[in-house]
Amino acid sequence: MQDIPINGLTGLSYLPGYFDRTAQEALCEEIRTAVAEAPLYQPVMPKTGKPFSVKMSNCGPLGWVSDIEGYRYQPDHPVSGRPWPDIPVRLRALWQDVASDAAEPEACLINYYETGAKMGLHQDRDEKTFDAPVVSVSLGDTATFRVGGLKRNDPTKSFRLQSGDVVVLGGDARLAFHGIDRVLKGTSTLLKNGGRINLTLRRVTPPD
Ligand code: MD6
Ligand code: FE
Repeated sequence: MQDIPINGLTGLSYLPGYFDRTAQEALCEEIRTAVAEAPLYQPVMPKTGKPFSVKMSNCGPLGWVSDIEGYRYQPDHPVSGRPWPDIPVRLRALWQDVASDAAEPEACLINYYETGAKMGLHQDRDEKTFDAPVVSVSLGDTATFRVGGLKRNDPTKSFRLQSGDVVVLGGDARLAFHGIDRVLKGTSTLLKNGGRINLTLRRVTPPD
């Protein structure tokens, strides 16, 4: 576990190689099952309706969605209207391992990056509580992750996230700006069709 200080904030942890290849394959299979039930769809930006370059789905009692109206958490898939599938056991175990002080995770956002997809600098701030960290898992092609401070214009640091790596944004760094600049094509053999999957586990509501 590496704690990475960023702009005087503590609470950003980087756990390279947390999941070995066997665990990554098992996790992929679990995500494949979830996505068969709750297909990836292309969200759009609030107001402008501009499509994200990343495709999304969720598992857990709540899922993060974005449409013309705004960002929010909701219990059902925006296209099928069905409830999101359960959070896979391996991801629950990860949360217990790195976020055991927090209440159970309620949402797992599934982001799928095809060639050329990226994610602009943002804060994860749609949750009703920021007490719990956000825990992220990378699968497939390596990505360049950028993280800064609590203000959009704070200086940033970049590092590469490889398949199996875990990042935790907690403590003072819970609301740090971050994003994905690019995904490096052909850097992993995990996903048959290439690309990258990122999973982010969150607590959305205050503990019961
Ligand atoms: C990604 N990750 O890795 C995007 N958010 O594709 C995130 O937006 C993220 O890695 C909160 C905490 C950790 C993250
Ligand atoms: Fe994020």
